[in-house]
Formats: sequence, structure tokens, C-alpha cells
Amino acid sequence: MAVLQKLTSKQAIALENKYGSNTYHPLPVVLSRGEGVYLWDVDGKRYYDFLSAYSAVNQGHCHPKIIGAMTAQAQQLTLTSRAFYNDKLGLYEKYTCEYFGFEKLLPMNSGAEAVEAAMKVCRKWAYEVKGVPEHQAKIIVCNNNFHGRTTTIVSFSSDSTSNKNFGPYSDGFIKIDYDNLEELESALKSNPNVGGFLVEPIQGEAGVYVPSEGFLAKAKALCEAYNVLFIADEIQTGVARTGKLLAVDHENVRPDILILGKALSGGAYPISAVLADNKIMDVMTPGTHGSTFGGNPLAATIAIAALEVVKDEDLAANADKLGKVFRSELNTYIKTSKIVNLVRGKGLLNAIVVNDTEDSDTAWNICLALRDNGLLAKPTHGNIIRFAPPLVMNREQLQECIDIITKTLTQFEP
Ligand code: IF1
Repeated sequence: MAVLQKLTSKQAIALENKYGSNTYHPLPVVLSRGEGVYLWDVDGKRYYDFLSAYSAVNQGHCHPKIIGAMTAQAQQLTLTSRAFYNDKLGLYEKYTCEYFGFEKLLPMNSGAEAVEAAMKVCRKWAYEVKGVPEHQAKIIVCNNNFHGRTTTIVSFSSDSTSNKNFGPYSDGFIKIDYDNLEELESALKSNPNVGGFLVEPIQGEAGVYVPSEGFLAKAKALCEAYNVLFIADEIQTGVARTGKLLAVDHENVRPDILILGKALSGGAYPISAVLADNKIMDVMTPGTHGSTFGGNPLAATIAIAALEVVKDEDLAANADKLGKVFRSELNTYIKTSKIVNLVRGKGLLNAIVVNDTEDSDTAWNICLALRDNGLLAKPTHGNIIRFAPPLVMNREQLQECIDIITKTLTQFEP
């Protein structure tokens, strides 16, 4: 029997449970095909995707332009390492720098790797430009952050599931409450060795927590006043998800360091990047950072196509428009609901808060029922359900999804 045999969903789940490290608790659905806003399971049942692989598939599943660019490049050259130049990386760096308005790009693969790279750039800048004494540089981070899963990143997580028994923890981080300018200012005032403030413009994992209006702009102004780099982790919020190209664009903030991942490839390949201007990025010199796969010609080609799709199809405007419809319709629903307390979000990054405790299984059961009704979403923090469809959705499809969601919620009303 061939290794890649056709599996039933029961077989697929059993194999993952037996041979895979037990790091996830997936919703029981086994997917085998995706196109645009749709996913199909191994039995051919179709679903609306309302997770988009945690906002990586903003351009929709298997977008023909992205897959076309990918397959053409895959037949030419996939990897050279950075020991040599390749004929696609520079084109990608130029295109992406101009696209987001920065002077230099550092290419990586996963989101966590890009966060690590950004922190290295920040620390080196703190020592070499700001003049922080050796080994004293600090980075301010927020409580309830999610920036990835490396040992250093989990060191400053406030989630014990993420970091318990993974110590000893990395030093050099100051934690403040998210959306709290007083705490930010007092941390900046009392620590002259702060190099950067690392922040998610909307906290994704925390449950799509949107900060108060003006927070990002004022935080950026405070960073400027204290000569501290404002580092935006837009891995989840970037690339049109929130109704603008970047979530910081809602407050006209230009970060000193911008971190992108996920939808930078449209979900076709792991691609991440750190962007900054020369006065910051030029602290990096040969040998100070790298990656075997980062900046490979296949990734470069895919990322250009993925970013072109975002512009060609005006996905930011579509996310803005559909997001408003989505929140408005769900807000109407929750007026008479006993099972949903709240809907919040920006663009097509939204969440509902289910009226039950964090350790209840109500949100999980709602997601199972949504699945049965043809829509895939996943709970976070027990009682929050994230809703983040691909941005290529149209108004009619969104209406069908709203109908599925409200009909399903009705099944859970007392
Ligand atoms: C998982 C969450 C989403 C991120 C931000 C960096 C990274 C992420 C703002 C790291 C990754 C993912 C990872 C994924 C679940 C998911 C997630 F629920 F954990 F928070 F999207 F909401 N910065 N987020 O959101 O990027 O290294 O994974 O490429 O299963 O851990 P990565």
C-alpha cells in the first residue's frame, strides 16, 4: 500500500493522535481541499472557512495567481541558501519595501522567527545607536501577548500553558498591561535602557482585543519621546485583515520596525519578514543573522504574488466593508441573545464572547454545531470564538455565513 493512501476522517485523526506530538486539540474535521472561502473534508462536505489558518489565508485558499507563481518558480529554483545571490530575492525586497513604505527587509520563514529577528535588531540598535550599556537592553511587552513559541518569546508570555516548565526564561523584558498608556509611560520613564516596545495592534490570541482608540498613536508618540523603537507585530493583523493594509494604519502610525508573516504568503508557504529603515536595519551586518530558507526564490516569488492579489482585489476595502456588515448583524442578534455577550473586532478579524465560563465547553460545542452546519471556527480562551474568513468573500457569501452563525447560536439559546 502506498504511504499516501486515501484516509477516512477516523483514520486520519487516529494517525495524528498516535504519531503526532500531542500539542494541539483540533476540531474534529479532516480537510483535504480548499478553494477561495471554502474548504472540503475527506467526505466531500463543503465548509466556509472562518479561521483562514489564523489569518494566513487572507487571499483565499489556493489562489490561482499565487499557486501559479509558486508552481512556475518551483520548477526553476527553490533554494540556494544565502551563500549565493538569487534572481528573485532583490525583486521581492524592493517590491515589499515600497509596498509597506520601508527601506530594508529582513526575510525569515515563520512568525516567531521574525519576532526573534526584530528583537535582535532592536537590541543591537539599543547598544550601537542609543548607547545602552552592554547586556542592559530592555524590551517592553504587553500582558496577554502572543508573539510565538520560541523559548525567548514564551519567556515573556503571561499564559502559563505557553511557558510553564519551559524555563529558565530569557531576561530583558518589562511587562505592562495592554492598552495602558500610564503604565507604558512609567516603564519608559523609569528605564533608560529600553530599546523597544513590542506590541500587537490588536491582541489576537487574547481574544481579538481591540485597544482604545488613540492607544497606538499615543504609544508611538511616547516611544518617540523616549527614543524607543515602536515594534508592531502585524503577523496576524497585517496584510488587509483589519480593513486597512496594516492595523496601525487605522491610527496613521508608522512603526519603526514592522513584523509580517502569515498572509504575506497567502498561506501557500511559510514566509515572514522584518521591515525597517536603514538607520535601524543597518545595525545588522554579515554573520549577525540568517536562515537557510529565509529569502529563498520560491518564497520571494510567492510573496510578491500574494501581495499583488491584496492590491488587485482591493482586499482591505472588502474586509472593511464586510466587517462592518458582520458586526452590525451580529450586534442585532445579540440584543435578544442570552448565549452571546459581545461581538468585537476590526475588518474581518472578529470574535464573539460566549456567555459562559472559560472552562465551560459551550463555545466548543457551538463550534461543533457550526461545523455540522457548514462553517469552521475555533474557540480561544474557552469562551471566545474567533471569526476570520478569507478576505476574498463576497457580500452574498457573508450573508449565508451570518445566517449559519445566527441559526447555530439559536440552537444554544436557553
Ligand atoms: C499556533 C494564536 C492566532 C501571532 C502573532 C506571532 C505569531 C503569531 C501576533 C507567531 C501566531 C498563531 C500561531 C498558532 C495559533 C495562532 C494564533 F491563537 F495563537 F494567537 F493566530 F491567533 N505573532 N499566531 O498571532 O507566528 O511562528 O506561528 O508563524 O498554533 O501556535 P508563527
